Amino acid sequence: MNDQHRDACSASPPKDSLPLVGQEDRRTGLSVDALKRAVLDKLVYSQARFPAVATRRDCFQALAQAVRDRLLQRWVQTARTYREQGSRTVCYMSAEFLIGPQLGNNLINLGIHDNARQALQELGLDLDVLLDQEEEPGLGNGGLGRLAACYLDSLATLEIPAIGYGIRYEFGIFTQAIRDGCQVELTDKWLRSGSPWLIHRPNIAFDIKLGGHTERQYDVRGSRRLRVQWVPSKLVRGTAWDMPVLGYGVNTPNRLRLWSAEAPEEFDFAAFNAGNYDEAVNAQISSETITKVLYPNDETEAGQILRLEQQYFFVSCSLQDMIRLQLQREPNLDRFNEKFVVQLNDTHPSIAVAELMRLLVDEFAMEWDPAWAITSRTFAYTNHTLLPEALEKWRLPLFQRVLPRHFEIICEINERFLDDVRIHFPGDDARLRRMSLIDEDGPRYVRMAHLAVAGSFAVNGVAALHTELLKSDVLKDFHEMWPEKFSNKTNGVTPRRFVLLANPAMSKLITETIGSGWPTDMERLRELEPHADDAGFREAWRGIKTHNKNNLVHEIKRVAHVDVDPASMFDVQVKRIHEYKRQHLNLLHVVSLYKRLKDNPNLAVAPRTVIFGGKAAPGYFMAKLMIRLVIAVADVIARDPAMRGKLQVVFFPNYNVKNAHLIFPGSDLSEQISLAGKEASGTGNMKFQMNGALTIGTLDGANVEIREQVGDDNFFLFGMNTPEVKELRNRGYRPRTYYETNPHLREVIDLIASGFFTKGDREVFRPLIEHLLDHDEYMLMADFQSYIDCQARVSEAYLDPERWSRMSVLNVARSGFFSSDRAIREYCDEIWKVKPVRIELTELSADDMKFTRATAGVR
Ligand code: 26Q
Repeated sequence: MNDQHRDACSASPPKDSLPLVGQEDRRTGLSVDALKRAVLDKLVYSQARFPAVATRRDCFQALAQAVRDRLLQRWVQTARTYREQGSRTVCYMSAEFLIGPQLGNNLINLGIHDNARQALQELGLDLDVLLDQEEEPGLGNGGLGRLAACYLDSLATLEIPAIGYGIRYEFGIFTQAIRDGCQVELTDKWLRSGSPWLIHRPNIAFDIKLGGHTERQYDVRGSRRLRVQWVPSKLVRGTAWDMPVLGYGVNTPNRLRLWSAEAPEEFDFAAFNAGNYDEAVNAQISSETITKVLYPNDETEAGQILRLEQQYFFVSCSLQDMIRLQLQREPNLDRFNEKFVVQLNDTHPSIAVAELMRLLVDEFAMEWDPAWAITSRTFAYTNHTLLPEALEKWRLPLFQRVLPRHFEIICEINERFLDDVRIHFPGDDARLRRMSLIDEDGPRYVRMAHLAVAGSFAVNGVAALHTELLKSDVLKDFHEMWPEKFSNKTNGVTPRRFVLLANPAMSKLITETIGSGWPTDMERLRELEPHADDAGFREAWRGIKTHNKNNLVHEIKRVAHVDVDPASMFDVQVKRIHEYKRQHLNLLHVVSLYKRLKDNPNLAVAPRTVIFGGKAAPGYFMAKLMIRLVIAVADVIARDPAMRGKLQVVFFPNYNVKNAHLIFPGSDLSEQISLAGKEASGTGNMKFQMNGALTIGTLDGANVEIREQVGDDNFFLFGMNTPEVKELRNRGYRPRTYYETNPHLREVIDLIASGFFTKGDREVFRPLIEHLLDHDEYMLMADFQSYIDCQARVSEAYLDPERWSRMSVLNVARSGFFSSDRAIREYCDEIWKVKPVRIELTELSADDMKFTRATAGVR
């Protein structure tokens, strides 16, 4: 049916149908003409702007709202189908969802990216300009938050009923700016002009208690049952904000439900009536602080009360919401765990174990044992770290002050749990102390990882090596007690965002070569393998890489104000700045190369542009110093004419999801150089691979599996493996020995220490250098030479473009395993036991538009 025909229909709607449904109209149509009408309609009737005066932002808003209508059409049908079928639902609980900009992804997943581009073009607008207007919802720190977002995409694409539960931070991760060579943090005001994707549900609201004390009383009816009353000192109201998350090529938009804190109505009134306006306002302000800001990942002891309040706030809202949904379809909560499974994204939401117990026992008067049976069959826990200092724990006094009732519940869980340990391991008191949910060596703490393991039916790591190290090290005692609980789920990333959307040129070539099914069946990329040997294909492949590098060149010019040479190798390390990730090892290579090029201008190495990007936690001194070192080295090299066309260093400011779309496709070399045994998985490594970058990396996290997939010929491996790291540490690691015995390493370190990069100032980097020589926790000194040698092999390979592009094609062809669809299928089959539910897109009928008494009665 063409659009003219449809318009003709809309003049006289078929009988029994409302005027706004039944035809491809401006709310649902996907054709170029329908989209044009929709954008104009939104511009005038939602933005109150005529095209002649509309700004780019207005046009972005208009397009986004037009797209949103199309999501909502699918959403109401999805909600109805889920309700009718009573499907088992996955609840992915995460303090972070680093979803990134939504418009481009929604266009891709709706299948209207090309139509939208054409519609806008016909209106005299440019899609890329509008896409650029979208503020990034930076509701996460890094890998863990982005993983949650990729998993929502795959859950919807695989048509799995799922809800993401999280926090609507008013300010997401800070915006990073560089001033005088240092990181400065700016507030991220992503909600400044509202988000077109968030739908407020003020009637989905829960009151959350905080602080106070508990009281015991027998049931009023005189039964023997002791009831515990939690008398809080503070109440906060949480309301729901929903974001539709549409799957690719399907009609399933799942729900991302984010909670926002407000002052509870009752409290305002009490103070206001008493004439105490200030107090009422202050109470309101203090309530709202709970969801004000995302905590940066400091990896230091989380002492802040507010962080615990945040975690408890969103967990309690989410569990109460699930209970509400369950009571809509069943008379009681006995089958709660059959209808819901909750995945805990790290320990951040693990207070949920105690909260579900509290809700069942205190609020729904259930006995402990059946309540525990439900709770311990509801939760599954994903661990994301091997750094012992990053395992969350809360000082007892603080915990008790914020959550007095939960402390009692955790003690009760602990007593029963330790009884169980005693049965498994009689007489092993040391083990009891190690496993207790309460750390009693020194100042007392609640150990959240132990609570999560004790309260979950499944525990997983995020890469094969990581899971093995969890079982043999971090959670060894727990694995010995419950080996069947543990499994591995290697992370994955969504190819829709990180290939289709980010790399349209490569996607087009792939589709022309192997057909169109690959974005949901990434193993099909294997069909590219034979083309790696086809010189014509490789040339096209190189042409695309150059095109993508040119896009990145433009962006670098815009944000970092430097010109870089697209013919040089783009050697890229983008990720949070952290000592264990060893950005400074990369810098040692840069300085080594610089020195060698100075000493020998004829050195035959590939010209390189070394690009760094990433945020340092604001309180992490050493990470901030590492950024300063990158910029200091970049400046000196930029000013040295001898380095022109040979070596350049760039710090790309404010690395985020939006600019990641340009960075991955524009990269040649992916730096994955953490000390073996420290990076749980990594996911950037997968995004680079899918975009045809080759990896230089250690045997850490998912690098191990990337290398297995691509083969050792197509991966640049260096450094110690985990047993070697362990052995060296046990032997007694003395970093200074390497400095003393390796003259080149010594030259490199001395050059930095001499103040060469800081206009003679020897103090600036002294802490960093001294730390490397005297402590070097992450063993840069030990891996230095192996890294330098490996970089020489990289350079040699890059100088042979045919060889390099062959390796690049094979890397993409063998990246299918790292699709988040594969990861989510494993979770569904092995942990969640859930099946897809197909959503049929039928036209809304007149019946759909009738109110029932029940729905009309809801306020
Ligand atoms: C903790 C306490 C107080 C404030 C903040 C935090 C906090 C916040 C975020 C601690 C950790 C995080 C994030 C951790 C993270 O991103 N981990 C990464 O998870 C990825 C997905 O599994 C892995 O690929 C990475 O290896 C892992 O580092």
